[in-house]
Amino acid sequence: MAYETINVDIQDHVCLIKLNRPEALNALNSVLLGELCAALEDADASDKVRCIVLTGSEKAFAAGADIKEMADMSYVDVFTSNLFADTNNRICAIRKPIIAAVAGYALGGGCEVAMMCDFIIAAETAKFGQPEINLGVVAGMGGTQRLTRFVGKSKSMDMNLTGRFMTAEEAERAGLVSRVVPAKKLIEEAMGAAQKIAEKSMLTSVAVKESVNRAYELPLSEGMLFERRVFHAMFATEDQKEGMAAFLEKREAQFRDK
Ligand code: CO8
Repeated sequence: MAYETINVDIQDHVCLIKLNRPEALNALNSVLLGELCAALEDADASDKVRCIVLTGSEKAFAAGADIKEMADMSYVDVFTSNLFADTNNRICAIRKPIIAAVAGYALGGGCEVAMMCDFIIAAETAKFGQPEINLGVVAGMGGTQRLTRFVGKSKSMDMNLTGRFMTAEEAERAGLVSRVVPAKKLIEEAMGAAQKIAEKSMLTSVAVKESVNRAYELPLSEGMLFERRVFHAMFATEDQKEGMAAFLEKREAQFRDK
C-alpha cells in the first residue's frame, strides 16, 4: 500500500517503518498517525512479518504532535474527537514486538510513540524530551505516565516541568532506552535485534510481550500469577518441545509457531 508520510519495507520477516515528513521533522499530524497505525496493523496481520522496527530520520524520530494542526483547536474539538486516544489504543493493541530506532529529536508525542514501542534503541544523537510545557499544555499520550514509570518521579518531573531534553546517554542510564549505538549503525543494530526476535517462536514473543506489559498494569502477586500461567501454557506448544529438545541435542531450534 502507498503511503504519503511513511515508508514501509519488509525484509527477512522484519517490517521497517520509517516516518517521512522531513519538512516538519516528522511532526505527527493526523495523516501520519493514521498511516502509522494502518501500517502497524497490516504488519501485525501479515504472515511475512515477525517483528517491526519503527524509525525516523537522522535529524528526528519525531518532533512531537503537529503544532500547526493543533494550535487553533478548542477544548470541545479535542474533547469530542478524544484527540490521540485512538492512536494510543491502536499502537498498544499491536501484538508483535516493535523496536523504536531513535536518532535525533524524539520530543513530545515523538517520545511518547517511542515509549509505546516495546524497547528503544537510540543513536548517540538521540534527544528525548517532553517540552509541551513550553506550549502551555501537558503531555497527552504518556509523557507524564509512561515516562514516570521508565525513569522515576524526579527525572520525569524535571523533564516535564523544565521541558529540557535528555541525551541518549542519560536516557540509557535512566532506563528509557535499552542500548545506545553509533548513529551510522542505528538501523543495522535495530534490524539485527529484530532479526534475532524474528527467529524465535512467535507464540513465545507474543507471550513475552503480554507478560512484560502486565508488569505495568498489575500488582506483583497478580503479575507473577499471570507469568506463571503463561509459562505453564507454553507447555501445550510444539515450540516448547522443539526448543528444549534442540538444547538437549545441541542444535539450533526450528520453531514453527505451533
Ligand atoms: N509541529 C509542527 N511543525 C514542527 C514541529 C512540530 N512539533 N517541530 C518542528 N516543526 C517544523 C518547524 O515548524 C519547521 O518548519 P518551517 O521550516 O516550515 O518553519 C521545521 O519543522 C524545522 O524545525 P525548526 O526550524 O524549528 O528546526 P530546529 O532544528 O531549529 O529545531 C526543534 C528543532 C528543537 C525540534 C524545534 O523544531 C522544536 O522545538 N519543535 C517543537 C518540539 C515540541 O514542542 N514538541 C511537542 C509538540 S506537542 C506534543 O507533542 C503533544 C503530544 C500529545 C500527544 C501526541 C500523540 C502523537
